[in-house]
Amino acid sequence: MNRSHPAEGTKPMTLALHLHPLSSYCQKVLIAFYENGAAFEPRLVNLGDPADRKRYLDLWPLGKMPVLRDEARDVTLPESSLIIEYLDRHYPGAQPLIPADPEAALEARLWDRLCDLYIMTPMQKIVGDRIRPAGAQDPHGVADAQATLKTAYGIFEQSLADRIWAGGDRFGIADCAAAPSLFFADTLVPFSATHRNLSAYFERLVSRPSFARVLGEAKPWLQYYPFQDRIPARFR
Ligand SMILES: N[C@@H](CCC(=O)N[C@@H](CS)C(=O)NCC(=O)O)C(=O)O
Repeated sequence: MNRSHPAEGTKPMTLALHLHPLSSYCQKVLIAFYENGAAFEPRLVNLGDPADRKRYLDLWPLGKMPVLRDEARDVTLPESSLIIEYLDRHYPGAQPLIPADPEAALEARLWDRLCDLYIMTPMQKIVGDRIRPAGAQDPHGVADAQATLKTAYGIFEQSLADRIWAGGDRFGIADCAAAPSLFFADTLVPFSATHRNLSAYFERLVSRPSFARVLGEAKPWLQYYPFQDRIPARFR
């Protein structure tokens, strides 16, 4: 995190979120922003455009989206979970994203990590493999990723038997992570038929106005998703 001039409360809030509407990690943070209600400026990143790519790599050399820029506090922050933590801490809004109770916060962070590491990551692996050049595919890696998704679904299925949201009783950071990861993962290894609790949870997620808004904003871009033909008609 780059932070050189702390000026809390002395400058107007100017949050800019560098993102792409089709990116699952950007969607995760967008859900958090819409839940929280903070004003921000979305800055579309086009990594396919050489000038835009260079500009973005200057901002964050790893080139991963999203990145938050907070002019008021002179902070540039990558990593979706940390952006959500930052938003919740410095610009608390209508919907708390991390529980105040430390034990509940630990639980929420656990499920956020499980979503990122065992749903987002294998999902990205399978999608990334589809767009590799001919002959560069990694079938073993894809099979491993599919197996990881199935194991993760089982863990969520069990946990969701007695809770409404992924991290506990209240919507929060884990649900921000779960919504886009499950949305895309279901197109690769469908959970709908076999996992009752997970499917019911997914319906709660897609009914949530914040995620419905994110899905609506992603619609024009779904044509670029390599498995777009597997996206249910109701989301297109
Ligand atoms: N750990 C990062 C992961 C971010 C990430 O993987 N973003 C993807 C889009 S969903 C990306 O920027 N991919 C561009 C690339 O790899 O070139 C986070 O939580 O923000």
